This record gives sequence, structure tokens and C-alpha cells, in this order.
Amino acid sequence: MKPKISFLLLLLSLTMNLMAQIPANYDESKVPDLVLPDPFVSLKGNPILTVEDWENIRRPEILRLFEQNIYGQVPKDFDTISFSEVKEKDNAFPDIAIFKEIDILVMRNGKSHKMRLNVYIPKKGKGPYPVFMLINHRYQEPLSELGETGFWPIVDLIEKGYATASFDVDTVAPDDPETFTEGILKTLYPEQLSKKDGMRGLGAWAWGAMRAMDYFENEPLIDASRAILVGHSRGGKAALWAGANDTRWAVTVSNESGCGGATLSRRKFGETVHLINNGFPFWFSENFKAFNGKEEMLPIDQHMLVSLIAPRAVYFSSAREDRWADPKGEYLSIKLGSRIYPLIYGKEVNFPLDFEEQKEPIIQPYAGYHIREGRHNLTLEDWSSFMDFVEMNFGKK
Ligand code: GTR
Repeated sequence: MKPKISFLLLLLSLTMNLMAQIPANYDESKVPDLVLPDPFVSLKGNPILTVEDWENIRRPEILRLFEQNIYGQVPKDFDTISFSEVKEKDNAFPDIAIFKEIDILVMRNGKSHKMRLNVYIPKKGKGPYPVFMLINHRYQEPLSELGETGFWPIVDLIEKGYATASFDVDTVAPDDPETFTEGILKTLYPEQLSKKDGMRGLGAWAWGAMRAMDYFENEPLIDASRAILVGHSRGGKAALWAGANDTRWAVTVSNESGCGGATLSRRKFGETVHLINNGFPFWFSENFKAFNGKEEMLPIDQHMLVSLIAPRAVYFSSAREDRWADPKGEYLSIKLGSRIYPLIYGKEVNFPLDFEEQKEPIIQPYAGYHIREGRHNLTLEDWSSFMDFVEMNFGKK
């Protein structure tokens, strides 16, 4: 290598290292004034006022902008999908639930990939049951511990009359910078790896949620028209992206998904685009890296994910001490994004309070929110508000 080039490369890597060390901002007075892209003006500059214009013009534009700039493509094509029941483990809750371990086998271009879905269906009452589906990145913990921590409170959900399912993200794309391609990216969609707007980890997990939905549509004991997709943190980012792409989800829930999920990137509070791309370079598309430190150049912000989920229901939750995920940004994002319900769909949705005054959960049709005390985690307290929100929404149908 010529000395001049190697010096430039050295300088570049030093600058990148320095940037990576920029500490997160937690000072509200240093948050930039928010100038957000308008969901209701098309790329051609035309106002979007009707459901027709929204669904035919603006919604596809926004979806494509998220795909191109943040999450990458979500390939929807495959040749075959099949579901088979495997029984390896005992059912931890034999008195109250039927437990099914389902292998979902997907084939494309002569190659196949298998992902595992764990499903619990109530024994009491009469199906088909509505289902809570969790994108799980903590699956390695024993089931009993998950039950205790409330991360996946199977018993509570079953007792309330819901079926519940979850898959371990690693069975779709490992959550690891070295091995993330060792799932569907290598077997089913290798061409994505060479694209700047190609799918990466989060997109793959969203794809996994869609295949779980394919299974629900084939399971007579489950009511796929009343399916709720839940994700915590990185799982919440994937859940929002799946909810935006796949209109079969009746409700999408993000728990503390923060940067690249629920919160507004332009606030640059807590985790930033640069910090997340540096920490997790395999989660988002390559194109997202161009916005490191340049959030204001993004043609979209995360409140527009909410508008992609409408008119279906959406719920965000935050934890007071989870400043890395920027609770205020999460609240503003749903407050601003949910304006689509009244403005386009003529449905009443109100977030009357400022973030600082927000205490009680907002349980109302279409869009809800809560902030609880404590740290970054998915707890029973969170789930019980999700269930309240779902009950209110399904009751209204
Ligand atoms: C953090 C990451 C966050 C969030 C979190 C989690 O380390 O910076 O974006 O995804 O992990 O998934 O718990």
C-alpha cells in the first residue's frame, strides 16, 4: 500500500474510533430543536388528505424510505412453507395449556431453512383464541425464570384467555456480529448480503414474525385476525418493522425499543444512530450508516413507523430509568405518529399530556402508551397494560 493511502486510512480509523467514543447525551437542554419530516406531504410535495392518497401514494413511499435507509428490504418470496409439530420438551403447564413446538420449514431456490416456534394454547374456554406473539432474544434463559421475571408470562396470558407464542431470534438470524448470516441470510436470501439496502439482523427477525403469522393462519385453534406482536428492545425494533410491513397484525407493541425502534432519531438523546451502528453493525442495512451523526438528513423519522401501522393498533411502553432508550422520544413518537388516526382515518386518538405529566397508562382505541418506574426490562407490569390495551381494542370490534 502506498504510504499516503495508509496514512489516510489510519486517520480515518482514528476519527471513527474517536466518534465511537462520543458519549451519549442525557441533557434535555442539548437536544436539537425538532424539525421532523411530514408524513402527510408526498415526495412530490402534494398534501395527503385522504385514505386513498395515503394508501396508494404516501404509505408505499414511506415504507420504501424505511427500507432503503434504515432496515433494508424484507424479501417476501419463497417457494414453499410447511409446519410440523415436534415434541421434545415436556409441557411446563400441562393443566392449563396445550404446548406445541412447531418447526417452520421454508424453501427457496432449492435451499431450506427451519425455524422453531413455541406455542401455548389455553385449554379452558373455546377457541380460536387471540394470540400474543413475542419476538424473543432472551430465549436461552430457562422457561421458569422467564415466567418469574415476567419477560414471557405464559401463565398470566393463558389465564386471561390468550394463546401465546414465541421464537428465539437466533433460529432465524443469530444475534451476533460474526455469525448473523448463519440463518436465512445465507440459506434463503444470500443476494441480500451484497446490497446496500439488503436485509440484516432486525429485518430477518421481522421476517421470522411473518412466518409465525403464516403458521397462525393455518392453526384452527388460533384466531390470526386477533394477533398481537410484542417485542422488547431489539425485539421491539423488529416488531415495529414487522408491524409496518405485514398488515395481518391487529396490534403491534414496542417495549422500550429506543433508537432504531420507537424513539425519534433526531433527538439524539441516549443511544444515537452512530452509537447503535457502531455497537450493532449487523442489525440495520449498510445505508443506515450514512446517517451516523447526521440524523437530520434522514428522509423519515420513527414517528412515521406508527403511521405505517395505522389503522391497526399500536402501543409503546417506556421505563423511567431507561434513558438509553429515550422515553421522552418514544412518547413524542407515538403522540405525533398517531395523528394519522384522526387526520386520515377519522378515528379519535388523544395524547393530551406533555411527556413530563404522563403518569397513568393511556389505554384507548388504536394507540396507547405507558411509562413505568424502573429499568430497562420487559415485566409483568408491562404485559398487564398490553392486555388492558388489547382488551379495550378487541372489545370495540
Ligand atoms: C442495547 C442496545 C439497544 C437495545 C438493547 C436491548 O445494548 O444498545 O439498542 O436494543 O441492547 O436489546 O436490550
